[in-house]
Amino acid sequence: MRRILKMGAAAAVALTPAVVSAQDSRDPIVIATHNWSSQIVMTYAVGQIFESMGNNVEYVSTDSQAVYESIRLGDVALELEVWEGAFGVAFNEALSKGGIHDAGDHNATTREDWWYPTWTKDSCPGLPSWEALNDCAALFATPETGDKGRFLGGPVDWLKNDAERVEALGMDFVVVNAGSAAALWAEVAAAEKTQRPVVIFNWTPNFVEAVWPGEFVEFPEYFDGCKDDASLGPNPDMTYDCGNPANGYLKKAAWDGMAENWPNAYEVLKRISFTNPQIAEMAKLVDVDEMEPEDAATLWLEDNKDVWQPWLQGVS
Ligand code: TMO
Repeated sequence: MRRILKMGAAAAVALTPAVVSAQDSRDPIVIATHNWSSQIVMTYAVGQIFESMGNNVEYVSTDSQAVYESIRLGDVALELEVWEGAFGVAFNEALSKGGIHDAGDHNATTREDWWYPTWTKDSCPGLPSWEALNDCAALFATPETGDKGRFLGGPVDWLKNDAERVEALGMDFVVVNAGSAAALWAEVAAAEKTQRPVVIFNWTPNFVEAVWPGEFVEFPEYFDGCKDDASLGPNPDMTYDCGNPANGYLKKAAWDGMAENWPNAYEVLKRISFTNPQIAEMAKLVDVDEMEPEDAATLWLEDNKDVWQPWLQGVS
């Protein structure tokens, strides 16, 4: 299919650079959903936009690291939330193998890292410094972690390197992975009742900032090479001796065959750009308002026509 459609799409682009005139394939555009709310809602919202253009869409729930390999191979057409902190490494690896490309940035700044609700600072006033956190490790000890502190990380398919960071920085913490995003929020809600200190994995944009004030732990600042060059950073023998980027990107990624198979949908994909408040709102519709993601997407589109309808201009 890739080869058959190549000539037509190439000619259409050459003749009409600003307006797409080729037809999209009737084959479904396969889009991956993952295990955090904004991504699921955004995916359904974009899928519903494609459907409004007459396209067929199919959703598959996939591992959020393995998805880049699936896109590279054309099994999945696109990814709407490539978070730099969690997926930069997997995305770059797939890019270097070919078949997938960067389809542009959202107008959003992201951060994903260790985080605590504000009351935690009452018993560990040196926060947000990671060294102060480490000095307070005993405050976070649980039967499960012995005399070390417990850091509740996300599900294992997100950031995979918290344990390496703990080791590289010599921290007295044990990483425990939550089974789901909901388990992270349940932990904070439970801790809130007794103002128990807690440190979990969190990110922004997210609904959390509207519900629980808190701060990210300040680790040694992220630098190029932290994740793949052991010699760099405060620990000369280990990688991951840094925090995640404090001003990370949020990208879209696409299969190289997308432009040929669905030129109209691809043109729209390139124009799509959500902002931090829009993404936080998508998460809130599910995590606070308890809507089903499909319904949240429909509502979001109804309430934000001025945002997305301009993306369809000149596209058939
Ligand atoms: C990938 N995530 C936004 C959950 O950090």
